[in-house]
Amino acid sequence: MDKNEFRLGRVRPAPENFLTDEDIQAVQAGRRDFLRKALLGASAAMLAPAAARAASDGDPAILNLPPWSTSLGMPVASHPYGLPSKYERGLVRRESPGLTRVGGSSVAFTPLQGLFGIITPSGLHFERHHQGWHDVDPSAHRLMINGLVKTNSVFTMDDIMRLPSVSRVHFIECGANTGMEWGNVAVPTVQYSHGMLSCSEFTGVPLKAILDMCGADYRKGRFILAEGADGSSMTRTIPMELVESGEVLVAYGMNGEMLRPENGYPLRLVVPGVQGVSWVKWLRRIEVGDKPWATKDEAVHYMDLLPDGQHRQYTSVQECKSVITTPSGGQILLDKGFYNISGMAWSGRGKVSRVDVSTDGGINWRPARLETPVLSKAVTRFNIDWVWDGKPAILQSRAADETGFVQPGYGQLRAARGTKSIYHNNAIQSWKVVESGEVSNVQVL
Ligand SMILES: Nc1nc2c(c(=O)[nH]1)N[C@H]1C(S)=C(S)[C@@H](COP(=O)(O)O)O[C@H]1N2
Ligand SMILES: [Mo]
Repeated sequence: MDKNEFRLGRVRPAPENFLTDEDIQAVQAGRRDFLRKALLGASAAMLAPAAARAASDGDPAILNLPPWSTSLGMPVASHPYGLPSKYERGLVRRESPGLTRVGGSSVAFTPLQGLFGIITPSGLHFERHHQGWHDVDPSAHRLMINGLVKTNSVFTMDDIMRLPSVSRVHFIECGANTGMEWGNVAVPTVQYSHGMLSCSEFTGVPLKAILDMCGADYRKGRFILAEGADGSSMTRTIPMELVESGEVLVAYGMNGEMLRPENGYPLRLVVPGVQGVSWVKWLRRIEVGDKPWATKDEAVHYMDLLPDGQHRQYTSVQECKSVITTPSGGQILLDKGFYNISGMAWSGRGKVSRVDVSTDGGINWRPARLETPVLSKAVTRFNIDWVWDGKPAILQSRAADETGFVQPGYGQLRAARGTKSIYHNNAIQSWKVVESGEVSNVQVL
């Protein structure tokens, strides 16, 4: 067997070799030199120790004592709130210049290519604002419950935080995630193709408990309207069944601390399995009603255009989907040999039951390892071994969930949904590897 088969390549580019916004602009302007630039920049940092080597090679990095072994370290609490290593400074949320037009109405994507496990660090949780974010003063924030309830009520944050709480891990995905790909626009990296996805532990009070306190009329009141306190007047209708299941939370906590301002501090709705737009941030009002409201954010946005010109309204559940995050677009395999293919799978309908991976564009499939924990309506991490023979390859993952639903290919998706959609693209993602090791985004029907 070729000795290279046991060499571990470094798939993840060094931070300085992450794509810059200029690179992205170059891609959008149709210039293709960004990969070459990335390759040139990569050579020194990445071609260095690519694998475990014999000690007799005399690697100076193990033979010489570095400053951190021979001097006093930093004092405790020099960062009262801890920060990532400066060597990780390239791993940040990024905006797509093509999508951000007016100041606040924008999206910043999670760098999925650099994440491990299932939890998104709070500072890297994606952001989607219809009119910018605010750092809301919690002492001035209120939640009102009205409509088909016995007692219209107003809660302070103190009132809410006294109530019995639960903590649950769930993914949140914007309905527009992977939206560019409908038009076969191959955005360069997984950050831009799938980065409107994050997964966190949320803490809060089940909305059902709050509605019970207010004497909600569950017989007539089959819908709720959730309203945010920002200037976008974000309002969404949510079916009462979801609330009655106990899954919908009025949340103040994320990953063990209060929500970050960008993610709705001090209060947001958590609607597990449902598209991000329903997870109303800076939550200020819940109305109980007997029919959907057809507000602007549901009558003209976040609906699916079908091939026959009709549209589906209130598509809410994010169907089963997966993506390989390493290796992925913009990364470079340094050498043939062993690689750990790693990715994320999720379903708005429950647990992921299986992920299959193909390295030949969908001809052969092998089952990937699902890492624990595998939680309902949360991201599941999968891994699978791969020995790259140095020849062109196409990497794909295909997830299935506990309802038996299998993630579709682009051919299947377009047959059902046409080509004019923006939202709810859960097709199988393909990454092409060429002989030079460059990985790029391609579509396979
Ligand atoms: N009040 C309010 N809530 C909102 C939004 C908003 O602009 N205002 N954006 C929605 C959309 S479209 C998405 S995808 C999610 C994004 O949540 P995040 O910014 O925490 O990732 O919040 C939703 N809730
Ligand atoms: Mo969204």
